[in-house]
Amino acid sequence: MLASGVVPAAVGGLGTEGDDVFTVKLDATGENYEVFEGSPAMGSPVLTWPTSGSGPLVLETLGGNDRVVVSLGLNLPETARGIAVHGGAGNNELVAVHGRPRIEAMDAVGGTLNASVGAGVQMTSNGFAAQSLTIGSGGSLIVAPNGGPGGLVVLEDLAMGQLSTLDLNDNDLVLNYEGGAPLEEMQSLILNGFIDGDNIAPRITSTVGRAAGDTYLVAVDNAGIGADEWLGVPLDPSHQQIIVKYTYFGDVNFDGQINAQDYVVVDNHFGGTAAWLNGDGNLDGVIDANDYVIIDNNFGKGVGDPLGGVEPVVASEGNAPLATELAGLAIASDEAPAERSAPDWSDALAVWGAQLEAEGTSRTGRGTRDRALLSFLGRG
Ligand SMILES: [Ca+2]
Ligand SMILES: [Ca+2]
Ligand SMILES: [Ca+2]
Repeated sequence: MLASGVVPAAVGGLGTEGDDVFTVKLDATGENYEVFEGSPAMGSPVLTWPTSGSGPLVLETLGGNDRVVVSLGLNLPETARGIAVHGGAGNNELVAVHGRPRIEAMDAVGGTLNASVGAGVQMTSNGFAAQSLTIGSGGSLIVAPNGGPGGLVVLEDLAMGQLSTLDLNDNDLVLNYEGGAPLEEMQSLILNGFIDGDNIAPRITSTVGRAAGDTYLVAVDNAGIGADEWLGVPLDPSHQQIIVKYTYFGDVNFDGQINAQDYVVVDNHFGGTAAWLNGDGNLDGVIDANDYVIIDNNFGKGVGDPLGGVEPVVASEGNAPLATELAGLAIASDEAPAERSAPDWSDALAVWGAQLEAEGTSRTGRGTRDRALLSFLGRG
């Protein structure tokens, strides 16, 4: 235990303006974080910091290309404070290699940050911005629920190993891309979130959504929305982003609520090309009456309190103005929900399950070509 008189009032200035490497470990009792220079850790800790108490252990590594390695044992107390890493300028790395670290903040103002969650490591975080996130085989990154705007994950590259998990809970994600939009890959990762059992595919999931049953994560290409910001974070005006939003099934205009506007989108694309923004609000690959049913079932949810708390962003492209809108409402209200074929949530899951099974061969093929990672790195 650190004597109370030795605990500094604030942690900072650990780093230099040059390139620094630190390793964060736990002591044998789990009562203290220990920060060492180097990786592997060298000598005695340069900082010892109790795991109990409020506020994170803050590591500011300042300028230079810095690397922080987090290698915790499994004895981190449930109530332990987390770790905040501020990489500053330069090309910075945060690498979690062991244990179940809680990262309360990670950023690199004026620099870049590449984050890596090692094989089998379970990291929790409160959202972050990084150039890249790599999750090794069997590793997971859980973004804590109720993150609000601060829970938004912003990335340029995402690489996930076999059986790895990114659990966004009720938080959104923005993936900036160059070249072709990796929308299908992202949707595929999200559908993988419904896999249980021994399938080795990496997955993006929402534990909160799976529990709620009427919400999940939906990926769209910002080229189809044209949002200039997301949850207060400015987006590149090229609109080359995949946006993953936690929203209601049936929220096909992507505004976090289910109202008449969502019917209009289905009307305008009925029988057409299946895409969320075209009205495929149950993600079964067709735009048909079942999409009305999903909207019926969730109608009114989020109205006045939309998920994400943002103003409506879109009427999907191709939506005609008021006349069509009114016509759409008439169509939508022609038929009482009870008279429609009424697949429920479990039907949608069954359809996805069949899709996943059908895709199993190609997935395996991809796995053979690239055993280690399904990666968006190097696209474009
Ligand atoms: Ca730095
Ligand atoms: Ca909506
Ligand atoms: Ca559909």
